[in-house]
Amino acid sequence: MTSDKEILEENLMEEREYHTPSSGIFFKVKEILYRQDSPYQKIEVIANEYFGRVLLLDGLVQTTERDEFFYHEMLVYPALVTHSSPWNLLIIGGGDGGVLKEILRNPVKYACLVEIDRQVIEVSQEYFPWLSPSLKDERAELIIADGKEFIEGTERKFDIVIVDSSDPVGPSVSLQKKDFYRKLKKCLNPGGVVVAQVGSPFYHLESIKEKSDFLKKLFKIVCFYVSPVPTYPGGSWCYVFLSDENQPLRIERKPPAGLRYFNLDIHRAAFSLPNFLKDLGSGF
Ligand code: AG3
Repeated sequence: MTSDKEILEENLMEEREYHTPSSGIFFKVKEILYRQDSPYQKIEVIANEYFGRVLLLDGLVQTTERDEFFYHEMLVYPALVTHSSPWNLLIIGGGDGGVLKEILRNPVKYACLVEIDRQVIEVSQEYFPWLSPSLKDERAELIIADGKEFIEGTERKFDIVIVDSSDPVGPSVSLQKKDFYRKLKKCLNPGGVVVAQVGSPFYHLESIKEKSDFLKKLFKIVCFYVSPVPTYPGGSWCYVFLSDENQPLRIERKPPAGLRYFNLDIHRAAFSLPNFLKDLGSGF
């Protein structure tokens, strides 16, 4: 029979993210590589036998070595392939470097990353060096600032803005509001596109619907799309594509070779929504 002490020790060697009070995902911890509170959140990096390194913020899985490409490619390429001149890009959040790494594989001229938590960048540079060499690329600029304040204070214009926030709790709350998107729109060049992650279509449907309602008042084209992300709640993730001019199914450029998830068939399929999401409207 297993003793209480053994059960306790076993549990201590697990990292869990609860998706509901009674269910979630767990990772056996091979090693705790980093665990510290930053001024904004609890940052953890653990090593897991199957997923490799796992980054968690306030206990929520942000990225893992094994499945990061699903999310990062799907956040970047739908906007990149539908824009005819994606030269200047802005990333809000994304301090782990995954979105920036993907963007800089393309012939963009400039990519600016605005992350509120310097410690996320430093930890990622140390423990996810394959995501963050891009942080040293001369086309990249790093700005440590609150995304919303940056948007409010800048005169700069961008062709594509990508919002790689965490869940709408903690430091990213202000990135979920109508006011933020209204200001974001002012930072777009003509033909500009915004893409944001909006959560799990299964668990966060209400907040996705709320977002859909206010976004439709701000942008002419509001299209939701989905992809799998194995370690995120529900295993499938939802994103929104926003523009006044660019249609998501009008392809302007080919994606680079060597991608692991994204291709143009996936692109077209991602905008086909299952019935329970159809209320969001396809937007085109
Ligand atoms: N940003 C979105 C993570 C959302 C995951 N949510 C959760 N596990 N509850 C990821 C940042 C990666 N660049």
